[in-house]
This record gives sequence, structure tokens and C-alpha cells, in this order.
Amino acid sequence: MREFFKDIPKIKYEGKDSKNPLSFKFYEPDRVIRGKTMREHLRFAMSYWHTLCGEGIDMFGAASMDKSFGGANPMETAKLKAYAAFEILDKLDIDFYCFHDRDVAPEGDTLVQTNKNLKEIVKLLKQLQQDYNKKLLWGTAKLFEHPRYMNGAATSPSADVFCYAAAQVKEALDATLELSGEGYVFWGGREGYETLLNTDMKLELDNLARFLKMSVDYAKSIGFEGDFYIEPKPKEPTKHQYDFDAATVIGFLKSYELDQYFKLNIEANHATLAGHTFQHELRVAKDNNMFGSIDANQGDTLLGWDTDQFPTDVYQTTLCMYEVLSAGGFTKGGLNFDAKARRSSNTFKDIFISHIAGMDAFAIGLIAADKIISDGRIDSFVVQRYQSYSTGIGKKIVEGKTNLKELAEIASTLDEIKVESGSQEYLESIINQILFS
Ligand code: XLS
Ligand code: CA
Ligand code: CA
Repeated sequence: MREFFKDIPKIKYEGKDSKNPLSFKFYEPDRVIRGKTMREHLRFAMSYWHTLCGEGIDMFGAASMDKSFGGANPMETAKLKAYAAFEILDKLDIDFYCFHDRDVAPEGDTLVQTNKNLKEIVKLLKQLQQDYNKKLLWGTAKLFEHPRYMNGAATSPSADVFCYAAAQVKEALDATLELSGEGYVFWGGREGYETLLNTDMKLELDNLARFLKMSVDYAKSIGFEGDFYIEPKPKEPTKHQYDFDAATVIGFLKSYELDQYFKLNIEANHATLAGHTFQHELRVAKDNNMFGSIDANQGDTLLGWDTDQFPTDVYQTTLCMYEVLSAGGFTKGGLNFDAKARRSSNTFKDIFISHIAGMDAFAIGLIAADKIISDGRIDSFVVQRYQSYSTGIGKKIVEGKTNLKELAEIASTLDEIKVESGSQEYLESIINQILFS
């Protein structure tokens, strides 16, 4: 079999004292934590778009890497990328991948040709999945790159564009089913607006709901049983993205009675762009029974855009895995590295090392989150903090068995109200103690 990355061996666990950059220091795939292996807990996925497609172009500079793999034309390049993708998955011991339709196969001159291209590559991907024993975590459609989508796709003012986007999602769902994808993601792309002066927001949101319902109906009709995810993001590329954050998406889904069909795909960098912590977005999803999957990356809070950096901040991965474990773990979702090596980290070796860094950071997070839960001090602090709601009038409030009149009567008898400390620094010191002991 052809080998693209001859200087990269299969990455193995060597332990925390290893100085070999091409080894895992913390990720031990078969180590069992809480009855599941690390591999089963973390369900790592590689994003096709960053790893096989992004060549480092930014608005000030040209590509800093070449990812054509010597292909002479777009279809040949697409095939070479597919072989390269599975070699990367194999060498990194990553079980899953995620893609947009246009990451894996190029557009043709007509929609018919484009769909033919996709089908041809899907056939190859299916073969490679079998050869390498890899799986598709989720598929999606790229409804934002082509200029036809400059005003949005499902929220475009043009019904023809809405039609085209529907055709694209139909095909992407077929591809996801053919590859036994465990999920399908709707990220808002350009579903949003730049100015309300030219926007009928009500019609656009109604249409977005119609689009999602038609997509769910079609997926069911072809026998797709994976999870559907909406991925919130507050801005970029549009000034205001409709799927702003987890709470906004949940409110939208509920008001159109679509909540039963969807879970959320929470991305760390999108959380910080929305002015939230990653942990906040995960908690909102979990508390609404919509925790689904995660785009594992990190932003830079000094920058106002989506930097999609590899996650190396172990404090964040710890709090993330604490939420994931408290939510009962992943079912069909996983940790997708929607992340790219920096433009100046421009070798394939950097890309391997970036994934290793991300996998180790989440392994540290998982180990620490397990310890936080076993330690019990944080969870029991929270239980204790709300104890007044488990007896007496607190219990009646929770059970909906009281009213303002009764509460006012009780309040008038309270001579001294004791308000306890929130003890934030104590709790933060417990996390540090667990992380560094
Ligand atoms: C862009 C999004 C995108 C989705 C998939 O900001 O993160 O990559 O994850 O369409
Ligand atoms: Ca993402
Ligand atoms: Ca992103």
C-alpha cells in the first residue's frame, strides 16, 4: 500500500516521561476508567477539512502547505487525499473522522456531475473504512463556501438557493448513510445576517425550521438512524449567526417543535466567541438533554475570531470531561478535532504532533475529571449548597406546592437569614490539587 508519511511511525503510548514527540504521554487507548476504555470514552475524530484541505491560506498570505499529494486533477487529488486521510487515522490510532461533502469531492460543472463525484469518492471512503476499521462520526454539507450561498442557504432570500441547498443536504445525507455515519451536523454556515435593513428575519427563521424538518423527514425516509446535531456559533462568517449559542438554538428548536429531533454539537471556540465558557455551553446542552457531540479545539480569548487551535489547555479539557462524564458520556457523539495546526506549523509532522497534543490534553482531562468525581468534594459541595430545597418550604417550592402568599408569610417570620459562602477559591484549589498531584 502507498505510504505518504514515511517518517511517521504508528503513534504509541510511551508514558509521561517520554521525550519522543511522536508518542502519547497520557493517552492510553486501552486503559479502563469508570468501566470504559479511554478510547471508548473519548471517541476521537479527525476533521477532514482542516487536516486534508486547509493549506494555511489567510487574508494576508498564500498557502503555507501543499495538500494536493501530487494529484493531476481535482478528482485524482480527492482520491489521494482519501488514502492520506486513512493513513493519518491509522498512524494516530484515531477511530473516527468527520467531513463536509465538498471536503472529500470537488464540485463539477453541474449538480449532476458534482453528485457523481461525491458518489465515486464515497465508494472509496467506504472501502477505506473497511480496510482500516475506521468509522464516520458525522457528515455534513458545505453550505457556505460557494458564492451562491453568499446570502445564506436555508435562510437565503432566494428560493432557488434554498432548493440547491436542499439538494446538497439530500445528497450529503445519502453519503452519510452509505458510510454508516453515526451523526449528521448542521452548522449555520452563512445562516445569519449582516444588517436588518435588508433582512426579513422572521421569514428566514421560519424557512430554516422548514429546511431542518424536511431534512429530518428525508433522513428518516432513507433509514438513517444517526443523531442530528446543531452546532451553535455566534458570529463569523455573518455578523449575527442565527444559531448564536446553545440556549438560543434550544429556544429556536422548541419554538418550532423540532427539539425532539436534535442534539447539540458544542465547539469550544464557538463558546468563547459567544462570551461563554466551554463548560457553560456543555452544561446548557446537558441540562436540556441535548448533549450530543463536541468539536474539540480552543480559541484565543485575545482574538475575536474562530482560530480553531488544537486543544492543549488542560484546565479546559478537564472541565469539559467533567461535564461529559456527568452527562453519562458520549453515545453516538465524540471529540472531533475541528482544529488546525498554526499557519507556520506547516509540515505534516506538525499535524501529527498537534493531534497527539490534543489527544493527550483530553486524556489528562478525562483522568482528572474521573478523579474530581471520585474525590467527591466538588459534587458534594454543590449538593450541600442547595440543601435548603430538599426539606421544608424549599421542598414545597421545588414541588410547586406553594405560592407567593405562603412564602410572604414565612418570610415575615424569618428573623435572621444565613447566606453561606460560595467558596469559589476553595473549589478551584481542589481542581489544582487533583490536576497536579
Ligand atoms: C465553522 C464550523 C464548521 C462546522 C462544520 O466554524 O466549526 O467547521 O464544524 O460545518
Ligand atoms: Ca466546528
Ligand atoms: Ca470553528
